[in-house]
Amino acid sequence: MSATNTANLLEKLNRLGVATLVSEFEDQRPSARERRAQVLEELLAAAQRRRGVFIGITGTPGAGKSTLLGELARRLLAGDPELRVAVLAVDPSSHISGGALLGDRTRVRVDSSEQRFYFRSQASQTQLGGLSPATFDVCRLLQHLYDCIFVETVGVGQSEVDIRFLADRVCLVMTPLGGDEVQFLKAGVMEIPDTVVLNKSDAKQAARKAYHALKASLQLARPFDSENVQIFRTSCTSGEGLDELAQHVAQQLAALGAGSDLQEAAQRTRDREAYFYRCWVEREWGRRGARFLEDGLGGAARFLEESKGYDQAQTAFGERFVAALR
Ligand SMILES: Nc1nc2c(ncn2[C@@H]2O[C@H](COP(=O)(O)OP(=O)(O)OP(=O)(O)O)[C@@H](O)[C@H]2O)c(=O)[nH]1
Ligand SMILES: [Mg+2]
Repeated sequence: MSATNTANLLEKLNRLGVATLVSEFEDQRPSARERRAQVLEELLAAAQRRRGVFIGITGTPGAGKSTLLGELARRLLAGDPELRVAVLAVDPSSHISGGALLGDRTRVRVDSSEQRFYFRSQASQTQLGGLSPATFDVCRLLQHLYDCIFVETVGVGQSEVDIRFLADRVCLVMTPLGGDEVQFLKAGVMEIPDTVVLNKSDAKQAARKAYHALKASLQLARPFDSENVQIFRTSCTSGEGLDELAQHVAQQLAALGAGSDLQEAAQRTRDREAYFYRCWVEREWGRRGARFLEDGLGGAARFLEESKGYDQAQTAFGERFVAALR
C-alpha cells in the first residue's frame, strides 16, 4: 500500500481496511516487519492519526467483561462524536484445538454500522492467557487509529501481569456471586487495578455484601493507595452504574489522551515497547537471547533506541545475536 493509500485509509477508516492492516500486524513472520515499519512511519506522518489510550479489562471468566465493554463503548461514542473506540479481546488458546477457547463467547454488542468502532478477537497462544507478541503488534497499530483501545483478557494468571505493562489503566471486573474478592486477594491480583467493577450488581443483597468485603480486601492489599482505587457497582441488565463508569473512563481518556503531556505519553510507549520487546526476544531466542539482550546490547530500551524502531530492532537482533555466537 502506498503512502497515499494509507492516508486515504485514515480518512475513511473503514473497518475492512483496518482489518486488513490488523492482519498484517498479526503476521509474525520476519517478512512482515518491513511492511509494518512502513505503515507505522506513514501513520506517524499522517495528520489525522490518533494518540490512543489503552484500558485493560480483566477479571474472572463470565464476569460480564464483554457485555460491559459494549455498554461502555456505546456510551463513550454517543458522548463524543469524534471519538474512535477499539476492543481487542484476548482469549486463552485451547491447548487441544489450538484455537481460541472462549472465542465464541466474546461478543461486544455495538451497532454494526458504527464506523468509529472496531472489534477484534485474538487467541493468546499461551495457556496462562498472557498477551502474545501479536497482541502487542496489533496494539502498536491501533494506538494510531483509535482514541481508546480496550484490551479484554481473562484473568487466569500471566494475563494480569502483561496487561499491567500494556495498558495505561487497568479495570478489574468481578461479580458479587462467586466470592471472587477472596480469590483475587489470594492471588495478589488486587495490586493491579486502577478501577474495580462489581458487575452483575442486580443481585442486590450479594452486591452490597461483596462491595464491603471488596473494600476491606483492597485496604488490606493496598494499605497506602486503596483510596485511589474506585469501586463501581454496575449491572448490564438494569443499567445501574453504567453512566458513572463511562464517565470515569472518559475522564481517564481526557487525562491520558490527545491533550495530555506528550513526553509522558512517549515515555509510556517506550516502556511498553521495552517490556514486550524483551518478551519477544525471550520467546524467539530463548534465555540465551534474553541474556545477550541485557549483557551484550545494554537492555531492551537502549537497543530499541539504537535500532530506531521496534520492527527494525527485531531484524537487527537476529544479526547481532548470530554474529555474537560465532
Ligand atoms: N445478571 C447479569 N448478567 C450479566 C451482566 N453482565 C453480563 N451478564 C451475562 O453474563 C454472561 C457472560 O457475559 P460476558 O460479557 O460474555 O462475560 P465475559 O466476562 O466477557 O466472559 P468471558 O470473556 O467468557 O470471560 C452473559 O450471559 C451476559 O449476558 C449483569 O450485569 N447482570
Ligand atoms: Mg468476554
